[in-house]
Amino acid sequence: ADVRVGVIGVGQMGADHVERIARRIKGARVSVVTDYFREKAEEIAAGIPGCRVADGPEELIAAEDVDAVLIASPGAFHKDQAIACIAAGKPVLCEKPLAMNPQDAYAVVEAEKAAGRPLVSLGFMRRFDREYAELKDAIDSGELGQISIINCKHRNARTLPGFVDAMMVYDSAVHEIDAIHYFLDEPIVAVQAVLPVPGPRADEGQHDPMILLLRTASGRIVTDELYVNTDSGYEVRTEVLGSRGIATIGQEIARVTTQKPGGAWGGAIPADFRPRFVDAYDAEVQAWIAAVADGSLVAERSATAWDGYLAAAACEAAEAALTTEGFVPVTVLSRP
Ligand code: ISE
Repeated sequence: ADVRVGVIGVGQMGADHVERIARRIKGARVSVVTDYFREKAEEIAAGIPGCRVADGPEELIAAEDVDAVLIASPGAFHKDQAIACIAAGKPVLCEKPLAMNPQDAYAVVEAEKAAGRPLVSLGFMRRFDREYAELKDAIDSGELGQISIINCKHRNARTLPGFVDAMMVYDSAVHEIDAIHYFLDEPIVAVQAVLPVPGPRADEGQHDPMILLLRTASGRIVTDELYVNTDSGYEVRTEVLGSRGIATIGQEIARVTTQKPGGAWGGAIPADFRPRFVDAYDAEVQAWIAAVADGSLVAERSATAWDGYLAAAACEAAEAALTTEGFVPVTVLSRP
């Protein structure tokens, strides 16, 4: 029988996941949705046969007709909702970030440990992207030689009002932080921030654009250049500088380019992460459903709660680095 998925939060990302599960994912259906804005949940449920609305996350998590939970609420709610899923013994795919501070992320790790089995998959979808997977293979094979520097760029057309510096770190930079952990299999140990004059579309007090320098345990340096209000489109690039080769992903932002009269050449940039990573999201959710169905619960390629904790620990250092000169060390507790 299909895995019956309950989706918490049907805003931009949650609504996208509901569509995906309803139309493209095999072996699953959306049985229940809930949202802080009830009308939004009603509207989404109305488009999905057999889908009903729950009053809130607690009711959804406890529901008899929910086998597994997908959390797509804002990051600040993830910890409590993930812990509630663990307490109910239900597998959960939690959108990133796991939490907005390492203490909360650690609490999820501990709750999962106490439950005695893996229940938490974390939605770092880039791990399921083909370009990222190929780059990881190239790094792991050693063909790039010694890697000293990785350059990352992370650009959004715009963010919602209220996207403060902490969100730039925990919602945006967190992707590069996890990608570095995934690529290199070594932790980020220190973070420095370099802050240019803010751009004209930055909110009051927001440091957009910003550059983070991440130092890894073996002494590699990663630059993460973030500009979340470019007013153009979605673009994420990674360039790995090796002694025997330089590997770059994310250069082809437009899949189709056109030449036009007057000598113009160009293409359309995706407006946001949904079209850019659609295949990665599909693969991530399909792998999660397969893992739920076969009892392994967390797919092999998926980020875990522990990955979420490590990312949050690096984010905490990055946030502190915004108001500190030089590198701020990352503090990591031992794994329970
Ligand atoms: C958003 O939350 C995401 O996860 C996107 O991937 C990222 O590009 C964006 O900056 C975040 O706000």
